[in-house]
Amino acid sequence: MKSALTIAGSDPTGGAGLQADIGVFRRLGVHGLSVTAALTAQNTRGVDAILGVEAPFIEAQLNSLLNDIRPDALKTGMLYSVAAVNAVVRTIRGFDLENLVIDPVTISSSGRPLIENGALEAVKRELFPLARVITPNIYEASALSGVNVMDEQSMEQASIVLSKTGPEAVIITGGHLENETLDLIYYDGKIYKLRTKKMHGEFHGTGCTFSAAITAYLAKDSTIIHAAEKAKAFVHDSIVKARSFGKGMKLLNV
Ligand code: PXL
Repeated sequence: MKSALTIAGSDPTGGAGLQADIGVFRRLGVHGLSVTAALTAQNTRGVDAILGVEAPFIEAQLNSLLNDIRPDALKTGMLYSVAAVNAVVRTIRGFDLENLVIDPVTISSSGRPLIENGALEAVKRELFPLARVITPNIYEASALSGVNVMDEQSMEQASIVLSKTGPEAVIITGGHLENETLDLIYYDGKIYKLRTKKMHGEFHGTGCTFSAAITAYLAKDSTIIHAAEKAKAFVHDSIVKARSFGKGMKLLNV
């Protein structure tokens, strides 16, 4: 059986973060490994508090695990601090890890920053060059590229700008666009567009679920384009089946 590692934050609701990633890996038949980079206190209405795990302890978790098990793919989510980003970069280089997917998490679905000052820049400068795929949403793509991403044309522009930061492919997820959900892929000098019908409602964990599904498919040797197509369909199905557990956003049902 293949395995995939997530290095991300804990979300007690199970809708996003590590807990969501592990659920997606399992659903897609891949064993889930996880290293905790941050803790959050949150519910379906929002994030109340964040505690970043100290970078040396993130590194200790990674070293223990990776001295024993080599994952077939990995993803990063909420890393929170610059020191955490640096620890992850050192580890990926040191263990020569392959099939890296980066979800450049910046704010929660409820609008709270999930990253300290400077950490997004560090992700872009240090981590993007090591990635096969980066999966910013339109807000993250705007912050990272300087292009105000709000429609198809600005998504194209931003994807080209971001491709120059070094990943093999850029996928900008457009679930927050107004009338449709367009995911735009820049890969090998070409642009690909994946569309699904927009589902109305507020959903928690769509970005984590998408990037985890891509990671699982890459672990299972899919090409980037096939992984993206299958991940998009998987997220759409999980949104259609989403359920309310609390008083706020619905949680995806993978
Ligand atoms: O969806 C981004 C995200 C990632 N990681 C954690 C989160 C969230 C959103 O709330 O809580 C831990």
